[in-house]
Parts: sequence; C-alpha cells; structure tokens
Amino acid sequence: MTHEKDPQQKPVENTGLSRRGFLGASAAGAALVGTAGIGSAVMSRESWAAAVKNAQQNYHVAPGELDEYIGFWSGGHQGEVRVLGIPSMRELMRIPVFNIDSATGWGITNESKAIMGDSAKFLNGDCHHPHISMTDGRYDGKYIFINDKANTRVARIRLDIMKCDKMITIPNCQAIHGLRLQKVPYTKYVFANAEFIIPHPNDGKLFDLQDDNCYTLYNIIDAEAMEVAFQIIVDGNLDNTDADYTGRFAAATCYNSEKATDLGGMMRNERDWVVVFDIEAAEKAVKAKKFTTLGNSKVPVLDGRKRNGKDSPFTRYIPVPKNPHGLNTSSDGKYFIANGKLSPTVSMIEIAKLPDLFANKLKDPRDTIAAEPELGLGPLHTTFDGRGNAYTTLFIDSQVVKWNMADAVRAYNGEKVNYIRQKLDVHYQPGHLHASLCETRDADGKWLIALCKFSKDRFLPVGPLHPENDQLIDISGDVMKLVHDGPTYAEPHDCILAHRSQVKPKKIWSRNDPFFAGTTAMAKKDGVDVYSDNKIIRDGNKVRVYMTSVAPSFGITEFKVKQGDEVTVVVTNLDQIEDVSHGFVMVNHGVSMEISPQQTASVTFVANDPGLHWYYCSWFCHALHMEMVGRMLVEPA
Ligand code: K7E
Ligand code: CUA
Ligand code: CA
Repeated sequence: MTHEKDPQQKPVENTGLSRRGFLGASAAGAALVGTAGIGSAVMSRESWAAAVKNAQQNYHVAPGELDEYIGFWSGGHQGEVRVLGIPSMRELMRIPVFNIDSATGWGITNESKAIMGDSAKFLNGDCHHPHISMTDGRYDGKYIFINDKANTRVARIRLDIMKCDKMITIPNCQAIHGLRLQKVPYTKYVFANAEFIIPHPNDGKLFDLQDDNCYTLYNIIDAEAMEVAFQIIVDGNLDNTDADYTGRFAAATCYNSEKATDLGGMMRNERDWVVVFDIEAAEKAVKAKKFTTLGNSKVPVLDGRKRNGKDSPFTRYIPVPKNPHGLNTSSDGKYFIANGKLSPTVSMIEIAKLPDLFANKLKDPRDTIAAEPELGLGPLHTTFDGRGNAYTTLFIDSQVVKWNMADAVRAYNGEKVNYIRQKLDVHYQPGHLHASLCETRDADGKWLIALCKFSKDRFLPVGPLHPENDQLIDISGDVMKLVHDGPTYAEPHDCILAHRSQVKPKKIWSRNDPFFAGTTAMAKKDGVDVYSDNKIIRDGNKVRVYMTSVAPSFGITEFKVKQGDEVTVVVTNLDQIEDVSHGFVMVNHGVSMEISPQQTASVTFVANDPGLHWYYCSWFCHALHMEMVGRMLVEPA
C-alpha cells in the first residue's frame, strides 16, 4: 500500500503543488470522483500559482518569538503527550502519561505511582487521541484527556501544570481506542470506545464471538470525578467517536459489524455502520436505575443492541460503507462525518435529523445521510476550516483532499457541481489531520497538520525504523500550501491545536498542590513542614528523609540508614525563581525525579547495599550544580 518513489509525486517547485494537484481531475482522480458529478472546474496553472502565493503566511518564528498556537501530540505507543508550538513545530515539552520517564521520575515517584494506581505495573501504553476540555463548544484550557489502547486506560492531564493527574482502567473492556469529549454545555463526559469484542464473562468458557454474550462497550466517563458513569453495550465493534454541539448526541464508527475474528471476515459486509448514542436518554435510564452490571464492576450498564430488529432507546445504527474509521463533527455543528476507509467516500450524517431518527419518524436510518461524497482512496479522518470546507486524509493516495461540504450536499442531490477544491500530496500515507481549533466553534482555518505514517525518503536515514512525518500545511488561503516537514517519534496518531490564549499554565507550583498533597499530608503526620524542615523520621524499618532544596544545595547532605531499610526521600524545592528545577538521583538505586520550583516530590526504595551512596541533583540549576550532592550512609545489618 505504500508509495513507490515516484518523481511525479514530488511537489512542483515553488508551489508546493503536485502534478496531481495541478491536474485536479486527472485520470486517476476522475476515476475516483467521476460518479459524483465532478465537472472540469480545474484552475489554470497561472491561477493556481497566484492562489498559492496569496496563501503564504509567514510561518517562520524567529528566535525569541512565541508561537501563536499550542499543539498537543499523542506519543502513540511511546505513551507520552508532547507539546509543540505552531507554526514553528518546535517541541516545547513532553508530558509522560502511560510511559516511564527517567527525567521527571514518572512511574518512579510515589506521586506518579499513586496517580497510575493499579496500572502502575504496566510499563507501556499506546495513546492515540488527545482532546482538550470544552465549555460551550470552546476549549477551556482545563484538561486534556487521552486514551491508552494497549492497557485499556483513560488519563487526564491538568493543563495548569502540564502533568497527568488521573488515570483509570476501564472495566469490562479491552483496548480503549476512540476518545472524544462532550462539547456542550461543557465537558461533563469523556466518551471512550472499547474497540475489541470480548466474551462476558471472559472466564475462558466462551470463545465464539458470534455468541450473544460477546460484545463491546461504549464508555461514558465523568470527566471531573474520572469514574466511568455508565457503559452501553453495542452491536459490532467501536473505532472512533465524536460528540455534537447540542450536548445530546455522540456517534461512533464500527468496522467490524461482522463480529469477525480475521481480516477477510471483517471486510465481508459492504456496509458497516455509525452508531449514534442519545446521551440524554441513556442518562435518564441510569437515573431511573434501569441498568445491569457486569462481573465485579458496579458501573451501570445499558444494552444498546438491536433486539429482533428493534432499536434500543439509547442507540441508532446508520449503515455506511465500508470499514469506516474516523468520525468527525463538522465545526458548524451540522454533520457527523464517517470516513469510509475501504470506500472512497465519506458519509455526512445530518445531526438535525437525529431527533427524528430517535423518535422513529424516519423510514430508514440512511435518511439521515446528507451526502456521501467520493474523495479518493482510503479516507481516514476529516477536519474543518470554519469556512465550509472539509479536509480529508486519503491514506492510499497519500493526499489531503480539500472539499466543500455545501457543494457535496448539492452534488448528492443531483446538481452538477464540483465539491473537490484541491488535492495536495503529502509524504506519505496520512492518518489523522487536524486544523487549528477545528474541534470547536472557533475553527479558524489557518493551519493544518497532516500526520503521515511513513516518511520514507524525506529525512536523513536513521536505520530501518523511520520517523513519522507531521506536515504543516497553510490553509489560510484558497489553496493548501505545504510549509514544513516535522519528523516525530513513534507514533503520533493525532494532535490538537489550541490558540495560545486558551491555555495558561502556571510558571511555578502552588504550595500543597493536589498533585503532591498526599506527600505533604504524610509530612504533616510526621510533624514536618516540608517548606522549612529538614528532618529524618524513623518508623520501624521505614525511614522518611525530608529535605528542602535551594540552588545549589540539598537541605540534608548526609543521612544514615540500616541495610534493608525502606527509605522514602521527600524533596521540596524552595526556589521561587521560574525555571530553577532540581532533580534527585540516588546513584545505583534506579531513583530519579524532578523537583520544580515550589514542588514536593518523593520516591521510595530499599537500601539493600551497605556502604556510601552519593545522591546528586540531575537538573543543571546553578553554576555550582555539580556540587549539589549528598551521601546516604548504609550501615550493614
Ligand atoms: Cu491512528 Cu485515530 Cu487511533 Cu486513525 S487512529 S490513523
Ligand atoms: Cu539543583 Cu542542579
Ligand atoms: Ca466490516
């Protein structure tokens, strides 16, 4: 499926447009879009060139200048979230979430382990979909939520400190994939798709997926409490999801309506479906206690499957072709768009028709389809510019296609109109794409990121494992213009862009921040004020070492313990100067952590080896940073 290197695919010099882009309705393009009534609305070479020139924005961010947008990138199966400035594409920060991080001590410190909970035993994660919390359909800058497909988790990041503060494992499920947030009236719920169909109970007695007791669940998570509020059993499986701008509906794609176990089986049906959820109706049923539970879990479970051809009160199934993948709500609030993947089409579901669908006033669920434009091969995801245009990735064609939604609807209704605006080659095999503010009412059509799965020849070779290629495209004008190639480490499935004014992180920590409140509470019980005291508390074979740190020294530079003691080191950084972070590393003990200004951090280990053990500050904090050291003296048992 990957591109052979083909000179025809190279952008035409000075325009960023490919040969295919110039030709628009070339033979290949026409074959794909011909049946949808594409005319010959191809711009002349001169007008393309002029349009490209007009579309150019100054994307260079000079040294010392700040980006206009802040982007959050999923780290994929690397497990973290990365923060980038847009348009510079400079990586600004990394936020460890489902991974273990040597610099900050994520997965090593007591604070991070408490947040990871039972799942701290896992050393890996596979995150795909970062989404920023919203109020009234606009980013409110409070949280980012992100899924972990590998270990069936959902995590939350506090944007004021850019740290993960909650992580939960979703019960009764395998593999959380699609994740989106309620947009309106605010992000009360996180919607999370469990992708894989499993037996219930999954106790080794049932393995036939066709059995009625094999299914998967749509998860509705209380965003503030970070608890699963309820789950809805569905037919088929679940891939991607999104919510609407009324607050009532959410929708998800299903590619395995066949409940198959193999590739051939999963491609058997010409149509799978989009399942639409009536969240209000489901909430009502839960409130009225009309639910069941599964196994040991107390989470309310509703059955959203069709029974004997009859719909449940909470769900409707809209057939769409074929193994659909991305599900995107248009920023004008009008459509759920399902991306056809094995079909060259996307299906536009008219959200205004959904109340009638649930009221059984439509003859056929397909009556909600406003249009099904043909775009090209392998449509995966769609984004929006707020000017009525949509942009869809074509995985197999290695292109981003810009198309007009109103024209697509007119063409679907029989008018002769070309809804395709432009096809731009990207490099190569794009999955997600994301335009600035596109998941909100504020979609501003300035920048678009195409997250390409293959980079092939675009960068210096670095061995058999290649970076991904996240390409920055200027969409502010009439014509898309590729302006930057951004290599990224495995594997950003998705990213999200907010305006810099929408995210306001703190510059130093607040004292007693909830992130480490458990640790300061422990100190209090020990009679220690972490903001002034340097004290060693012995409690049987447990030793708690409380020390302050001010550049360039630790408050305690020598402490004595006995071999076999369980040692907890608590460090509080008393520096109040922005950017003066310290670290604490106990040599040869697998201990490392970050302590930023006014932060308290702690780590627990066993002092197994008698002798002298140096500890040091790992963050270059001062001219005398190398001298910021101490010794743990371990007496033999
Ligand atoms: Cu990679 Cu959103 Cu997990 Cu599509 S998903 S590409
Ligand atoms: Cu403190 Cu280096
Ligand atoms: Ca299928």
